Amino acid sequence: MLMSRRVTALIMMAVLLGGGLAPSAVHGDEQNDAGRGKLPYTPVVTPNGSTLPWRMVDGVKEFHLTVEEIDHEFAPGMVVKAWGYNGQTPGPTIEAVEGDRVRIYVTNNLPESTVIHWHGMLLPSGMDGVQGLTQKGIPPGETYVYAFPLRQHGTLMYHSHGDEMVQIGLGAMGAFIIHPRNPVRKIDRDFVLFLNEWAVHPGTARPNPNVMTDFDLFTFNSRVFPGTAPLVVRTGDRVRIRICSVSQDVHPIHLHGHSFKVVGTDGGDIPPAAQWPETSVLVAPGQTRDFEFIAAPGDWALHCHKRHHPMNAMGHDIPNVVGVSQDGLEQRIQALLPGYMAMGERGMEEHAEHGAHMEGPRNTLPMMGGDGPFGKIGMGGMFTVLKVRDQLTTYDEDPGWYENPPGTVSGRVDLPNYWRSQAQDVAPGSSSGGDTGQPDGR
Ligand SMILES: [Cu+2]
Repeated sequence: MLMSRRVTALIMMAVLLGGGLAPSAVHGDEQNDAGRGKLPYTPVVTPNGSTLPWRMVDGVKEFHLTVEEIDHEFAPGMVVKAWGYNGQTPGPTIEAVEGDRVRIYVTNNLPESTVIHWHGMLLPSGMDGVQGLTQKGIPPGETYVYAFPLRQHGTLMYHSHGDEMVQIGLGAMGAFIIHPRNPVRKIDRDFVLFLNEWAVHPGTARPNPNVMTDFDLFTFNSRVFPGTAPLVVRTGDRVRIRICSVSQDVHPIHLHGHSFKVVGTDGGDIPPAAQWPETSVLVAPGQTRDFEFIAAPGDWALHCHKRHHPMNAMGHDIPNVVGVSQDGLEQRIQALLPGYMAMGERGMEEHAEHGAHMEGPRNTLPMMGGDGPFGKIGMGGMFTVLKVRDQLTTYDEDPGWYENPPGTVSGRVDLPNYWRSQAQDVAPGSSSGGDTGQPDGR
């Protein structure tokens, strides 16, 4: 039976509220316990996203996904037409437990046919969701059902496998987390970040899925910094971060201030003897990587380490003027183009400042920005902050900026005498006077 979008929304709302509204299309005898503390696992947090509600029907965990065109915000000030599930990209995270039987209804509200592929899932071939190969495409306006038992645990994905270039390129993707039936260790905070990249050239509102290399926006959960939510944890928490990718590029995801271990892939757990310490994990298209660490206090950058990826829409075609004197050029161009500002002679840092007061093209974002406690952070794209605090009353609020213990922030200092001298005959560790080399905190 085809459920209208409104009925779907009502069901979702009823499930979320735990209320008694049970439309005749669905006979729920048990409802989603997410958020009530009854779950046999630590729920995964999807920053800037959500978890898909479910209901138990005759011992089967039932979900409903509707794929449709949505208005999607990358960060305040930039909204595009994307294709997502249940109003979001990435679609809501599906969570279940190894051994569960699941039934997933998929309603297609796109203007073309679609299917959902359950990436990494061990399942019957006919449930694998490859259009034309394992099933017919779901025509616009129709609902298909997928049903299979969950025979594994780990970080898997779901995404379109029909007209992939367009549908994934416009955002049709989501995480599918299967918790182990018998967990070997307790996780205090568990996050999922979905990687993708988008070609939304300045002034346009529809990502161009035909682009192969010239992407403008690189996203964590389809958001760019400063639109990415921080990851909030307590000092000493065992934290797991799951990275999923359907991106076009590989992304070395880097965490500051910690040594972590990659503990799992979409193929399953990595045995402890095969894990090694890392600070960056390379995630290729069609891969998931889980890493874990014990949280140390501070504000720690978490970002892709490719230089253009923690950055927003750029003028890829602008000439390189670093080190080129633009004296007089600005005035001459202003005669033709009022308001023109020469930039880039001393690097691009000033761009972050100009973004705040200069009007750029419509519906795009400054290349970098974001206010930090010490000034502009100067990042965009695949960048967020892991906020680790000794004291937290809730995980659900941004605790603000880290208060550094006295004497632990780099700052201005008078260069010690022994470095002022050109002579290099001073032994390491020796001092030629009263200079301490400690910052004065100014
Ligand atoms: Cu990257």
